[in-house]
Amino acid sequence: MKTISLIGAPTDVGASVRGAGMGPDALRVAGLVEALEARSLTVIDHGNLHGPANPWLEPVNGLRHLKEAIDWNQAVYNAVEAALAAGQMPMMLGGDHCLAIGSISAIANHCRKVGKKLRVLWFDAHADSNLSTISPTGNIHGMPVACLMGHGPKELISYGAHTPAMLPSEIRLIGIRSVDEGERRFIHEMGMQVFDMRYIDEHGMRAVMTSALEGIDADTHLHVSFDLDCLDPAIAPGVGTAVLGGPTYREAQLCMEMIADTGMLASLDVVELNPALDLRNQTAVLAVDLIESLFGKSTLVRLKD
Ligand code: B3U
Ligand code: MN
Ligand code: MN
Repeated sequence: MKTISLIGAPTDVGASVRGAGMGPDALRVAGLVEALEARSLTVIDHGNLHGPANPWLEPVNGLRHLKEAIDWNQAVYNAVEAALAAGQMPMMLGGDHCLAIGSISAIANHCRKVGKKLRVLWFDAHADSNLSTISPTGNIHGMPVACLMGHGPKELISYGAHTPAMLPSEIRLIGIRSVDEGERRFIHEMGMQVFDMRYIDEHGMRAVMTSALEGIDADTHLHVSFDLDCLDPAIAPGVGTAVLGGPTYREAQLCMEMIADTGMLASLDVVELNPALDLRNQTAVLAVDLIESLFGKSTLVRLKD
């Protein structure tokens, strides 16, 4: 039986829209723990990590709140590393998406140590592949993919024993529809596999997920980094940087169910929930609903083929 280690990281230092710091508690209020327990999972809720307050300053050298982002990511790194060392499944509740730097650095480090292959599914409206030199905002939540690939400030790219933490071949970006020009170039230079919305429209979510999950086997650590702004804002309005034209409820459910079917999910980030912009906590409730599917809840009547 899996034991899930819930790690709240209540900060919005990586964003310029305030409110994501309230995400972990909104997910708890939406019944996350109870929903996981109803799936026969054991949950240890470690509560919320502590870190520096958001100083709410302009970017310096193309980076907003670098020092604060470093400290928060170190706290996340330590907590995720501890969960993995205890044989638990870390579930990091953001907070903004810059926190995936610490979370995935710990996971990648663990994979290198135990000799597992790593596959990261990055669900997002954005490519999160900015560098300080090309970012239009200086917001670090727009940079975690680049940082994990070794492109970023020294302190943000060297949490674990290995830099870069992750190789381009280990990640799949899904649901992307907002990409800055510099990011586009970076993605091509790195050779990352991106299933953008145009691709999803043309090929369908089933084919996308079949490709994204290809090659996963018993030696794979499957990590999902779920930026809730991936979802269409019609169903998920409670995010800081909503972009029209995301996956529908059914498409999102299919993603979760196909991941669950692999039986290989080993860690999860749930990020960018912004309760200040939500309507009656509906985005948090939706996130919990999708997480239930990720852990095997199914509406299937027919037997699986
Ligand atoms: N690409 C833009 C916008 C953005 C990225 N991630 C979020 N927004 N959430 C940037 O600021 O880097
Ligand atoms: Mn993101
Ligand atoms: Mn995003």
